[in-house]
Amino acid sequence: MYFSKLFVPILKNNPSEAKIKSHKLMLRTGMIKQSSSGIYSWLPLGFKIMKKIEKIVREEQNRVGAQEILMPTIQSSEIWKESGRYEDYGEEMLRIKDRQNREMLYGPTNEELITDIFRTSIKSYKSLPQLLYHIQWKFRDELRPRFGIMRCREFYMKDAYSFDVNDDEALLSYNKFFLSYLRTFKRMDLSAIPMAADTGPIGGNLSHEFIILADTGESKIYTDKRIFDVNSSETTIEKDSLKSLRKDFEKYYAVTDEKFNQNEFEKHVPEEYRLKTKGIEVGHIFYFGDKYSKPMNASVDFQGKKMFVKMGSYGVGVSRLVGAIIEAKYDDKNELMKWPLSVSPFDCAIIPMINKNENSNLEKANNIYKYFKDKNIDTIIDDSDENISTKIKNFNLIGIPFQIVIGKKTEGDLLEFNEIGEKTKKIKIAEAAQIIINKKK
Ligand code: 5CA
Repeated sequence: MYFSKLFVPILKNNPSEAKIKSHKLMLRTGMIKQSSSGIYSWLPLGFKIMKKIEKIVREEQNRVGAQEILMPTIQSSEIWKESGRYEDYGEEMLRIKDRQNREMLYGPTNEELITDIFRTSIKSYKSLPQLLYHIQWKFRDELRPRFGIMRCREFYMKDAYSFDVNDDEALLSYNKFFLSYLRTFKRMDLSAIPMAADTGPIGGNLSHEFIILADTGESKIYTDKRIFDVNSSETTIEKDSLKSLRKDFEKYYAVTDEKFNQNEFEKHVPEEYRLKTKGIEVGHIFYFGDKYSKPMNASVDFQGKKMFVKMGSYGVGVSRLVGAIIEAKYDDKNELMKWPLSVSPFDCAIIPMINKNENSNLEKANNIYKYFKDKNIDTIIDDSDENISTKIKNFNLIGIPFQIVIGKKTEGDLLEFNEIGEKTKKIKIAEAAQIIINKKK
């Protein structure tokens, strides 16, 4: 693909309305465009990144046995009246009337809708557990939308829901999502820490927020630094393995603002390990038992007895993650971004110096492109007439992790190969391809 054909409206300077680095970079490199307060269009570069994030989220949901469905964005108020949340949810809920004057709403979350689907479909405990998820737009009429897509009104969320016959089984489902979240964020090269959290309007009494550290984050956190060293790579989906994973994390004090208690913090965390800082919430999981199943009458038959199912819900901010990864990876001072390869919009940029009268560099670029394509390396060629340093600056900003520059310094079959943040190498095409392939694994 040629850069000149890609719809990337790059700005020369940082937009003045943006306060944090992710918002600045996303506007500057044309990933998103605001259409009204807290509502954005996703342009090709940003959309491609979000779709890659979505794919990882999906694969890790499937891996713990969750099944994908798709629920609508518009819901009827009836089910929300049944659960009692229609009034409670307040002004964050966008309420709409249809032409028959029926009260509808744009879903801020889906506990009621999924409970309604469940209760009309599943009758026996033998069908449990059920783990269902969808990836769908949500709308919350936030009082103060800010920081671009980090806290916006319309956003893309993965929300999953679990249904079990008793507390013990329900906690097993909770732990499966706990593991799946650690795996998901790790694949994006993020260190997201599970922190005991408040349950807010979703409800229940067990909840973890998955937080990545960032000065610009909106969540205040208080933690024992040793939690960063907990290793989950050996954990399997078996009950005992999952239990011990939770234990390994919960050994350490790690809470969000609402759960913070100074005395507890001092009692449980030796001074040298205490950390008070800020972070971005990229996921949030809840266990709330029969909070919805009871008022909405969602039950199964268990040995002749009617049991209200025990439920949990599990959210990932798919669109927020695009910004969160930038906050974690962007070097604001040097204007250098490096996307993790797993979500990068392209693997490699080929940057040829273009002369008007002579196009041998572009030809070389085309040949590399073809070679890489055969090896499944997603490449973009910058065929624009800009000078080479402007081109390199643009790609440093966009954050494609690898660059091949074809210019004066290119000698014979040796390519000038850069990995952002590393020293330039002069290597042959096969070696360059191998480096990228190895990093993609
Ligand atoms: N029903 C539950 C779990 S599915 C739920 O809605 N949880 S939530 O409110 O915590 O949202 C889940 C995730 O969506 C959050 O962790 C966050 O990453 C993302 N999110 C929430 N509000 C916004 C917002 N206004 N803008 C962008 N992302 C958001």
